[in-house]
Amino acid sequence: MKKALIILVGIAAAVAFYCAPSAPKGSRKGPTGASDMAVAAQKTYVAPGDLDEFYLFSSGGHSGQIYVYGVPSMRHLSTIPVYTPYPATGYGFDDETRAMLGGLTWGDVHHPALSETNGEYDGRWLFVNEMNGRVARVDLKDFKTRQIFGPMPNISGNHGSAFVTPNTEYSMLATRFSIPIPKGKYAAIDKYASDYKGIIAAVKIDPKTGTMSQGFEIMTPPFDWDLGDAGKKVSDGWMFWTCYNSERATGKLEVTASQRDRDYIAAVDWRAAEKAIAEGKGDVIGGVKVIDPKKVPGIVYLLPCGKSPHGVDVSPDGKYIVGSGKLQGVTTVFNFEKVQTAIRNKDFTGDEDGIPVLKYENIKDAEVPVGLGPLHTQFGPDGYAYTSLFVDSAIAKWKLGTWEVVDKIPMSYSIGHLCAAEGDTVSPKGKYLIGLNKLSHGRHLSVGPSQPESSQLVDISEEKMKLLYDAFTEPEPHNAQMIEAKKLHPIEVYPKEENKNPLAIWDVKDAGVTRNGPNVTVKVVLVRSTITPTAIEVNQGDTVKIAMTNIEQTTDELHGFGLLDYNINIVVDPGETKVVTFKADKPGVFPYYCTNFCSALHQEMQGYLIVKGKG
Ligand code: RUQ
Ligand code: CUA
Repeated sequence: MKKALIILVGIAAAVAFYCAPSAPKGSRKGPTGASDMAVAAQKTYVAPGDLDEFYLFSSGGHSGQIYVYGVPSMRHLSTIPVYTPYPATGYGFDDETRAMLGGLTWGDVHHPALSETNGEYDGRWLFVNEMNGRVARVDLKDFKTRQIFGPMPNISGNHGSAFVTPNTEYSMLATRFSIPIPKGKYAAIDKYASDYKGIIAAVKIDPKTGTMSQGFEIMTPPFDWDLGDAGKKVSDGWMFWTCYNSERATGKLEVTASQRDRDYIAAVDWRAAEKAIAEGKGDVIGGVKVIDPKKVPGIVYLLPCGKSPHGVDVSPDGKYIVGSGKLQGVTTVFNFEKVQTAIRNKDFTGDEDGIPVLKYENIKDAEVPVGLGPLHTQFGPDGYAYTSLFVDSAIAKWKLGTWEVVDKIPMSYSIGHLCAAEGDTVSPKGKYLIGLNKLSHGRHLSVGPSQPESSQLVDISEEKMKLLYDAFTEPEPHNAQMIEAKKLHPIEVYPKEENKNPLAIWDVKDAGVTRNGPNVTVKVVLVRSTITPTAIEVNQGDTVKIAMTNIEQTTDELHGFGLLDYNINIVVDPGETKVVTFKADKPGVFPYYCTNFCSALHQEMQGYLIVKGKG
């Protein structure tokens, strides 16, 4: 089997070399030698019927979704709709998911965050932020979005999110855009430096259910908060965020917000903040308790960092905080212990609206010459760190402690985030690293001006990094999280006995229409290969509530309910009940049918909604 594969790849490589100069459309040209290609092919080849080793949850950017891939095959396995209706799964069409979307039909998803226990991914939930100030929770038991929390008050541009703390106590947020708070308040733009505020916020997570609720907020100067990471182990209890525009400038930020040599990383003692709130020290602004660091000292400190930093990442042991200016050639490693000592000794150089500023020289351990444009850092199991370099379009591998850069690999092209297997936890798994690149030009069959982006799989199991595979992803894989597949145990049917929907029915003889004035309730059974009832008659102007139960208890037996002309498209998983309510405002006869090919007689699974006109 493997031998056959090697020969095949060998032939392909030989053919590819032969036609390399002109590389006509549809031909394959290997960028590396034939043997490298064979190794790479073997390492990423998941034979038919075999399973991948890791799940990758990749941000779908402003598509509002999460894409699920298998690693190392990089096969796209599924799409989890979060902030955007998704007809393929009926998301956003039934009453429950439509209400969850809250009238917004998009969200700009940036940072998926897997839930953690003791700093390790526990496989329970996936949290993900979006720019309108919301955080969503996906339950990994069924890969479904179960809650969208927010918009949080006072938050404008929730970019620095949805990072979780090591025991998933909180999902953390920070605002990219400062505004006068509470929302709705007026202040002229020339009052930006004094009257606009940044916010750092914590969304509380119920440890049993994952349910999110309002936590607390901290008011900050009008910096633009960017990325964050929670402290772990020795730094557990702290949260770190980068900011740009510490100049508090407006206008053309590319110029006005690049005046100072340094911006900041905020170090937030979130347990101290939690305590202060419990002691009643917050002011209620916009309906949430907000701490003003001027009035409540000892919670936030500022670490000076290279100009306009982007990512900030904490090492697996929690000792080091890595961050850098995004136009620099080095990344700075701050030492958490030194930060604590400086705080104890009040070794401050000044303050920003009451927030003490520490001395750069006294808290840093090293400036690692990684290369140009360092953005994000991930970690391996062996003390290695991997930093993405946007300007160099490469990944640098370096060693914690010796600060030595040991390897570099080019990325095609312009890498943003990168994701190593469990690479931001207390125990990274190594093996694979994925570069989430912003551009892909020319590395795939052309699909017109709207180009996909590229996610490149890199082997990090050996001293030298090796490129294994190019996968193409829809915009925009800002960040991703990779978890061992064995940690997830998704269900494949909803057990009948756990279905608590009051409108659920399990027998076709219970199906039918009940009327209460102009309100009509229809209980529907979906099972191979009939939608019961096969005809539903209502009057024009009725409010119709259709509750559909898929009574199957077999894996993969989904049924759909597509109602023509009424923009209704429901998909019901085995054992699930979905409800849709609408006004029957159009008279006439409207077919409905099962949208998921479910059996040899799937095509027969259809019926009619008959809306009797008023006239
Ligand atoms: S960002 S390319 Cu939205 Cu996380 Cu760094
Ligand atoms: Cu049910 Cu097709």
